[in-house]
Amino acid sequence: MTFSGESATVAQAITLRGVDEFIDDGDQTVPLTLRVLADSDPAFAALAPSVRQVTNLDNDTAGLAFALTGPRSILEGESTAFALNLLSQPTAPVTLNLRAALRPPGQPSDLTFAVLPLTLTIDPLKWQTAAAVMLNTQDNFRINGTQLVDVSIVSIASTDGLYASQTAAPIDVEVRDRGVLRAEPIPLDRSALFLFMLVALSAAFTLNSRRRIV
Ligand SMILES: [Ca+2]
Ligand SMILES: [Ca+2]
Repeated sequence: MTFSGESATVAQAITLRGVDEFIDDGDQTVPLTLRVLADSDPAFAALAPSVRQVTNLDNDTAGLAFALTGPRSILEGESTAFALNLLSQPTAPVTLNLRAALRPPGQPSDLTFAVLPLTLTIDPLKWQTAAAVMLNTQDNFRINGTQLVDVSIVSIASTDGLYASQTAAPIDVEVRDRGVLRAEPIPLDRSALFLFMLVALSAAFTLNSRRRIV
């Protein structure tokens, strides 16, 4: 900026704008230095540089969001879904290991299930894309009552220390028993029902007619 002539004593505004990035990097101190150029009026060029400190406040907080996006209660043989999100941009890839565990008193033979994927890695450049996780179960054709399966993040690896130390609460899913024998409803549309009634009525009429003849 230049000060000259009669307007030299009029204040000029300087604006410092913070850039919104997404890394949890804490508040930053920004020194702003004002120095008079050497080829200016010697009386001003001799002035010492003027420094002001500005604090750039961080609005990012590292964290994990692990939540159900499917039903919390499913039947044996059904699946449910979860979404995993990072709350800020990591400075390095974040690798998470997942596990699904049957809650006691359930026994391993009570339910067959699997969490997919068991390991997922989030790229720093794709941190805003939610990672999908599935819990798949299988019918064991046994009567075993309702089971609870806890899906959890068991470990996190990253050179980004803020993410390597993250945790998330396990999510429990209720898996209802199908039992041994299942009565599957037979779909019967209206036209089939009408035809069935017609045949039944016809048979009854024929039987009645024969009785009269006899
Ligand atoms: Ca930041
Ligand atoms: Ca069962």
